[in-house]
Amino acid sequence: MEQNERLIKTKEQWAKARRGGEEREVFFEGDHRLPPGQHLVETFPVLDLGFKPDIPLAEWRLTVGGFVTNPLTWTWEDFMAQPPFRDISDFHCVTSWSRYDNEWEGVSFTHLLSVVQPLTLAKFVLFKSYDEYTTNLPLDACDDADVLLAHKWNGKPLTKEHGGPVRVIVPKRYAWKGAKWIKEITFSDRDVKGFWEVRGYSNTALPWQNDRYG
Ligand SMILES: Nc1nc2c(c(=O)[nH]1)N[C@H]1C(S)=C(S)[C@@H](COP(=O)(O)O)O[C@H]1N2
Ligand SMILES: [Mo]
Repeated sequence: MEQNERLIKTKEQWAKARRGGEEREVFFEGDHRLPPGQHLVETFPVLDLGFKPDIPLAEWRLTVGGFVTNPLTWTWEDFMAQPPFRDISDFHCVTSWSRYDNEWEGVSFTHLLSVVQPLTLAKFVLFKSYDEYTTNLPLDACDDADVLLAHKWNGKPLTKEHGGPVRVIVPKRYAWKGAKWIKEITFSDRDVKGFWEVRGYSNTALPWQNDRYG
C-alpha cells in the first residue's frame, strides 16, 4: 500500500515534469530505455575471447571487400581522413547489462557504404577481427544512421580492452554484433554466421524483442 502510494506520487511528479518540459526522472527512465531482461550499469565491463590483440597504429589496416564496386584497404591515416561522425547510443550486452549514453566517434557506416558502393547482390555483411572473432548482419541493419566504426569512446581514444584502435557499434542489436578490433568487412549475397551465431546465439539479436538465442 505504502509502496503503491509512493509510486503513484512519483508518477504524478513525473507527469508534471513532463508537462513542464523537464528531463524525465531517472526512476522512470529505465521503464522506457531498458530492454526486457536487462539491468543498468554505470561501469563499462569488458568482454572478449580471453585475448586482446595489440595493433600498433602503423600496422593497423581495415580491408573492405566482397560484393562492392570499390574494394579498399585503409591505413590509420586513410581512416582518420574520412568525414568525422559522432553519435550517442545505449549499449546492450546479451549477458544482461546495459550502459546508457555512450558517445562514439569515428566513421559512419553510411559513409563507408558511399565509398565502397555495395552491388545490388550484396545483402549481408561479415565482420572479422584481429582476434579472429566474427559476426554477421544483414546489410539493412548496417545501413542505419547510428552504426559506425568507432575510434573514440566518451571523448577518448578507444582503449585496447574495448576494441581499439577501431570497433564496430550497432546500437539496435546486442553488443556482440559489434566487432572489436575490426580488421575485415566483407559484403556478400549469402549470410555466413559468426562466432556466437554458430554457438547458438540469435542471428538477429534484437534487444527489444529479448531475442538472445537462435
Ligand atoms: N573482436 C571481438 N569483438 C567482440 C567480442 C569479442 O570477443 N571479440 N565480444 C563481443 C561481445 S559478446 C560484447 S558484449 C562486446 C563487449 O564490448 P566491451 O568489451 O567493450 O564491453 O564486444 C563484442 N565484440
Ligand atoms: Mo556480449
